[in-house]
Amino acid sequence: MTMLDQPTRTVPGLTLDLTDDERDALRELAEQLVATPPALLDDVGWVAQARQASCWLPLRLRQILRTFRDDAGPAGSLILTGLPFGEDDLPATPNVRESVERATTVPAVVAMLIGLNLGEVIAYRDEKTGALVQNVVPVPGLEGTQSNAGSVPLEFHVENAFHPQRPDYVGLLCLRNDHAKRAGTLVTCIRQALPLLEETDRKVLHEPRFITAPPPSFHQGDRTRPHAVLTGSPEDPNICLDLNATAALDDEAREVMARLKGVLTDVSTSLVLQSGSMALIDNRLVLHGRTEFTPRFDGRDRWLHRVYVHLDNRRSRAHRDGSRPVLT
Ligand SMILES: O=C(O)CCC(=O)C(=O)O
Ligand SMILES: [Fe+2]
Repeated sequence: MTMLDQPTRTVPGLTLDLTDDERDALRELAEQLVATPPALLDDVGWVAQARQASCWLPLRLRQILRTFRDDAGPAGSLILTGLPFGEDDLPATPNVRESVERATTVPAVVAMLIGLNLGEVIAYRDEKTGALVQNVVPVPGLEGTQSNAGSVPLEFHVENAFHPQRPDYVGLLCLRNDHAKRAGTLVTCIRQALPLLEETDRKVLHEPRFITAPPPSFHQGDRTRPHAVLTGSPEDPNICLDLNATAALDDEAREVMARLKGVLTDVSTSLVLQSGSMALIDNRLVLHGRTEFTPRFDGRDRWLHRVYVHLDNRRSRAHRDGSRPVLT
């Protein structure tokens, strides 16, 4: 791994670069699951076996996931590099709408194993057909949209900010970056932004003076009731905001939101993920977006797998059918 392959971050954050031995062990574990019947990522029985197998991830990987779960650190994200696949092993990048993975492949299984060790991998029935592993790929005709199928700059957002059961973490595993190898997932953490906000602005952000609509990826879903952008500890709050979908309900709140946007942009950083790396983002602390890039639709475009992780399966029980991980 050269320095060029390492995603850059201005705030020190959690990272792990797998050794050759760890990479080999992870490949072997993933290959066993690729071959485990019925070899379908969304099959409840297969997921149960993958959950068990996630206890056999390399020790240092389990340790850093455990540390990250305790506290996501000042950057609110964890970057893993040296995962066991490379660009040359991959088929063409898909370029259809609502693209998802169904069959077990090494990269999809690696995303599931890591997600299942961090918590429970979940999905939403009304988004991307409820698939647990979703593709983030540019789609012809959607270039200009504020969605993960677009290629214009994507505004900062908490994932599914409108949803009462939004993910605790978002995992983005990079199969290939864009042709220029420069496209980045932008991240910005409230822990960095908070000290730059005036006390009076923080107070407004803790009040229910904002409303958030579902993102375009959702086929149905209601706007939230008025909610606060910051919740919990005043010194270390959670943040819930989508700069494309959250509206302030009064003029003062609108001005505060504009100042918050400026601060979040100032402390943001680009995670330029290359093939074989994965970012895990704490969705309670971090907003993410994406830089622009130029897709060519030639099978070699940027391609990420996305997984969502919940920490508490009981919390979402009323939205799920038995042991199924898909929220209605
Ligand atoms: O393309 C990216 O890096 C992130 C896109 C995004 O926001 C998402 O897939 O949730
Ligand atoms: Fe997103």
